[in-house]
Amino acid sequence: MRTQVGIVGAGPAGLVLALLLRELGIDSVVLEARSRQYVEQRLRAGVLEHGTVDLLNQLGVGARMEREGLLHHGIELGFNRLRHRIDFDALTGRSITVYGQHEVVKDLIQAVIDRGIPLLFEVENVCLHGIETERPRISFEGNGATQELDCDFIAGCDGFHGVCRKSIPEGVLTAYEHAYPFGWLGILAQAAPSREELVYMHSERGFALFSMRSPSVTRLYLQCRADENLAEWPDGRIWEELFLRFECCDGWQPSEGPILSKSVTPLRSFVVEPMQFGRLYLAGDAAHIVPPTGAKGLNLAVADVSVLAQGIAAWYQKHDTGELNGYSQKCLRRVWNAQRFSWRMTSLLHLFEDSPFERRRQIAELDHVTSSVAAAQALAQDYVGLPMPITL
Ligand code: FAS
Ligand code: PHB
Repeated sequence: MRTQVGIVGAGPAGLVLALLLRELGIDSVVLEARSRQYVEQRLRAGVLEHGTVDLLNQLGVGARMEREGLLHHGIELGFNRLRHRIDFDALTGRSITVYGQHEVVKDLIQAVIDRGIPLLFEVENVCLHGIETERPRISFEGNGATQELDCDFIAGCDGFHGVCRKSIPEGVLTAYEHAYPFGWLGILAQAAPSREELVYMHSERGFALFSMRSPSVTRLYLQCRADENLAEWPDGRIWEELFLRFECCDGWQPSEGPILSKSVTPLRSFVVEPMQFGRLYLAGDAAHIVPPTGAKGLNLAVADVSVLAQGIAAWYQKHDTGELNGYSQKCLRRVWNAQRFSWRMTSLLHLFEDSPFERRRQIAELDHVTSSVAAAQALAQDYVGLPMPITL
């Protein structure tokens, strides 16, 4: 097989890249290890920045998102049993859209297939070859046969556990890592959301997040140990803990309902530099991980491939290598800004067991950010995000 860009991974990064390249007249092939059903059911992120929403609409894949996504004009920060609204419209003139990542992936996969971009599911033993040459290629097993994909570029969009980052020789990459001393226990509940907007709750028992997926499905998270054993959390204990953490003077509580899914995710920050080597370019979780407190992961992946698509287009159209040579530098500025904000939100809201000082400092910062317009505006601007670095 031959194509211009070989894309490993059919998550948000790989799928948006394939569609962007098609818009720019560039062919690609997407190789995905899992089945279509698996990737379309995998619960992940929930918040789309306005830049991501705009880009999905420009790509013509936003129709269902516009119908079913929930437009939010603010969030609430809760502490000392009181919630305070951060008004995105007043502070930034922007909003966010709550629309599950698995729904985004469904819409993207359908568009990739409808536009005739080859998308191969359940491929195995993906290996990269010649990434330092001008003739890189990908070998893999699909439909029981070993196949080769010759290409000009390889996009490593295969997430944190993928093979692409690991294909870069020892000594090339520098990894920056920070493991937080806690994780999130997340549930999806068949229960109508009892508030209009997200609630990020600081409490003496630990952090809790109230989110949603639809008018009948609530998404909730609570801070837990990084190695929490889900078996120790029957439904009743989860709800009891959530109610205790969200307790506020006005008596509001999330609505309870059957739990449809539950999972534990450890929180960490991770970045590799550079995000490229030879004709291999890393994008999304293959290059960086942010704690989900800032709702940045998916949006960062889309931003990376917006930069990559433009760089590849400049190479084909003008034989300009400048943009591709500057890919890492351009992406990393946004990546580290997202790391800064995600670290800040995580450090602001989570319980650090061994530090009463930290708890008092957090309350002071929460009081500041909910009473100073300038401080609230800075947080709101970080949260709603920057425009995507591409205009179609
Ligand atoms: P992805 O991991 O989404 O996609 C990579 C794809 O590559 C996968 O489909 C995988 O099957 C495939 N792949 C892997 N190895 C391969 C191989 N060898 N060959 C072929 N294909 C291969 N972000 C938020 O903003 N908010 C959240 O609440 C949030 N929650 C999360 C919860 C969990 C459990 C995880 C793991 C992540 C969460 N994230 C969240 C971050 C998440 O949304 C990512 O940022 C987003 O999926 C990044 O997209 P991709 O870079 O495309 O990577
Ligand atoms: C979600 O709805 O899954 C969600 C929302 C906001 C976050 C993280 C996750 O910061």
